Amino acid sequence: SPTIYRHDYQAPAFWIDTVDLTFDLDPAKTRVLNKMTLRRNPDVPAQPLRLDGEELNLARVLVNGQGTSFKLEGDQLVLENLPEGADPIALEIFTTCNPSKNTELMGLYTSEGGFFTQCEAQGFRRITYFLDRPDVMATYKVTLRAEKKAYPVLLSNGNLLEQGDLEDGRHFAVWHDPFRKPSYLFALVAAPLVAREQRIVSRGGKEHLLQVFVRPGDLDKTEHAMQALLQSIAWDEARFGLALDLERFMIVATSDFNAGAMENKGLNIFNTKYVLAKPSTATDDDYDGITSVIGHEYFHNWTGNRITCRDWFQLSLKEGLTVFRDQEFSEDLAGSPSARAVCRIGNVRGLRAVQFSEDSGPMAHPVRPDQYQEIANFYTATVYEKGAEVVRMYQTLVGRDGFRKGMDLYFQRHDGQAVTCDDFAQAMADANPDSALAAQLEVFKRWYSQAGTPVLHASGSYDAAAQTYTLTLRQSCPATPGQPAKQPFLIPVRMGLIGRDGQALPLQLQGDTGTPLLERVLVLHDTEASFTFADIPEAPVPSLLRQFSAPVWLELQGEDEAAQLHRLAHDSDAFNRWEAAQRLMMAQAVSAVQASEMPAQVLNASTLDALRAVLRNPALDAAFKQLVLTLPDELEIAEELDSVDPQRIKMVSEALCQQVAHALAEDWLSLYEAHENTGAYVPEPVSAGRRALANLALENLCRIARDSGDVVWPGKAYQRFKDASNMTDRMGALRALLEGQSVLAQPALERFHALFQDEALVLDKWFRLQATRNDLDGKVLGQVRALLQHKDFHLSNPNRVRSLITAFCHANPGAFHRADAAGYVFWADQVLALDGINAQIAARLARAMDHWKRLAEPYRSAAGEAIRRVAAKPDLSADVREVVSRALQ
Ligand code: HT7
Ligand code: ZN
Repeated sequence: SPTIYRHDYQAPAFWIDTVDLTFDLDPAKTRVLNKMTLRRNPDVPAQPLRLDGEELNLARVLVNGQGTSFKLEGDQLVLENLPEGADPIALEIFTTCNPSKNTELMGLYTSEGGFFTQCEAQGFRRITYFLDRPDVMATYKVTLRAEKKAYPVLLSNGNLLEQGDLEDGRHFAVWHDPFRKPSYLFALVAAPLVAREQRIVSRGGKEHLLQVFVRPGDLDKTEHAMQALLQSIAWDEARFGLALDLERFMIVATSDFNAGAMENKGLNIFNTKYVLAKPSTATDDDYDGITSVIGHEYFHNWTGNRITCRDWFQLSLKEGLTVFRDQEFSEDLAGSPSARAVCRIGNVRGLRAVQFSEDSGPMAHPVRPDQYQEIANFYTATVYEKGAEVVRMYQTLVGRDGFRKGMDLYFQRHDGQAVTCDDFAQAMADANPDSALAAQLEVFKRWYSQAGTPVLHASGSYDAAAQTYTLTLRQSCPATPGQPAKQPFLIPVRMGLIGRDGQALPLQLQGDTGTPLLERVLVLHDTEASFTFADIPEAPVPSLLRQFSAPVWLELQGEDEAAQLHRLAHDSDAFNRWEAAQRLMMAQAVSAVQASEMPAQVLNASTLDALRAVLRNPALDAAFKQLVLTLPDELEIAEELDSVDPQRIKMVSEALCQQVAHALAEDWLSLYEAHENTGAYVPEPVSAGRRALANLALENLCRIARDSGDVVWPGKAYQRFKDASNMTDRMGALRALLEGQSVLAQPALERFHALFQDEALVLDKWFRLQATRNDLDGKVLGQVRALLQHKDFHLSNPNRVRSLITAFCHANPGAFHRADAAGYVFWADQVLALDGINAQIAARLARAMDHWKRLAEPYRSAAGEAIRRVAAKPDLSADVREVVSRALQ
């Protein structure tokens, strides 16, 4: 399929002002009458109207009420003879489509006896012919007609104008959305649902109705979602002065959904995973996920819907900004500095695991990509998570108040428009004219145009005679596809210096007369710069990139282990304390992988002592301890290596886990005893941290039992699994049994299935646990294959596919990368099978092979063969073709 280039952007030849849609909903043949008013764009030379359409049956086209000539060219409907001049044109198009056959889940589709839509990015063209691009914004009126008994709830965007009964057991509803919007924000739902409702009065005195629609049996799992929505509304008003602009805000949950959720104006559609929760079915992570996704979609109402993207290359304008906003929301809710740091560490771990890895592979692209074949492939960690880091850097550079000023100016200038990342950058700079951002805006904007993760090389030198410390920062960035050489980035480096006694040293840059600070932000905007600090009485330990102030790899040149240990013990920045532990462990894990012979122990005694000290430190929270003791995993270790032998990494990772389990045995025991009783379940950070630490301790105790033949701890874990009053504890105990390779693991899995066979989201967990279990005996692939035949597995349900197949291929490297190539054969078979059902889900799975060229033999040759087999399928979707052809380049 053709490549689309950012530089080819042209304004549309026509504007669409109003859209009046009438749907006669029927699963096999839905009829859609689309009446639009259009006008020519006077800024663009006269040309035919080309409307996008896909999988539609066209029945009739009328222009100003008269029949007209038209052509179908590929997927486009072309009208060459529209009236000249500036007058509005009435265009009427009548089509039909088949929602029940729509397994791609884009456009209008059926799921569990209801109709749902997904239009971003290009799903609206599967509903009717349209200028399906985000810069064409119209107001919509929508009439829905459907059988009343089967589809009692009829919803679309905006306000309900009218509803009533029709003949033959059908009924109707008419909705009107007063806000102009692009087609990707259109939505409809017709389904047998019930709603949790809440009426609120906003600060301005306006009344709003909030509704969360779910299947009747799920109403008892909607309390947390409603709470999260209320918190989101309050937060956006308080932090950014942004109020809910709709009379009605609806959330609808569906179990067949390609992504997490969708911000359709006033009618958000969600994957059930991000709505439904009760203590017996959802873990702490699930509760947190719901809070952040509800926040994310709600925040889109301003950053995405009120101000949208001019074209899809600007996707990060709304996604990066909205991820940043949802991260800030979660941090503000978490409250204490320590709980905030735990949030930040979680986000950075995710960024490094997925985005840094993307940046070093064949799909690397800038935050604002320059080209794509299939836009759905660019809903990536780079656009979302790296985009959020770019927005965070604005805030780091101009401060929280300056950021708020920038946001205010952005809304003042662009409310109601479709704009670009440049417009956002300009608003931030103009609102903060004296900042480093404004001074170096063009350099800063390279974060949007250059792919790849920069490396920040830092070295320090202490001059005892002059009592100065000079920090030299230098940057480089590896080549990425299509970008062999990079220009310097603007890198804000939040930093401090730690004295020998562990205290922060006052920072006075030479020549600077201001009051010394204990922490400051240095700005590197050239390839290299040095910063000299005066009045430094002793050689300090630098603490750089605090709070992870820029999305870069940090290399601390010439730094010894003692400095890392010093930071781990004393850094006032919790992020960098955690980071110090990770670096210590990672360096030793990498040495063990690279050693000619596998060392008896992976970690040295001083590292173990430092980890023990963290566990025993009464001043640290349980959640932080759990994060520090979460060891680098196989994927993280692989990311550090040029040549990857997955089985060797698996061996080292296993040895590392066993060593930490045994070396800290006493601590695991006392921690488990101190934290096992987590009391009545409340989804909040302090007790969640206690549950996480108890689960980690139990897992380690079961690992120890595995080597010693002890049956007591597996027995206790089984008991805890059986008696657990919440899903976090139950899953923790089950995972401990699996990690401990206990004979009780299988009966526990069976019991789990029996208990939760009617809970789809819990069954997803059941599949995922088995797909990602530690593969000590090489049996996991066989079990995954067997699970494909399980009565509860369906290839057409994205959540199930992600839980079993995608989880296995992406998140269980030790089981997937087999010397006999069976993992790769499985991958190719599944990508090909899924490609005919749901190309977006297939393409995501296809990306499990992104890093095949870094694999050692025999993995590399076998992986290449599997990729070529997929690429050879002649009618492969554009989605999968783009992924595999980039991998093979
Ligand atoms: N803006 C939404 C993106 C989305 C999506 C993209 C492609 C295919 C299906 C999709 N469902 C939702 C989600 C968000 O970022 O909020
Ligand atoms: Zn989003």
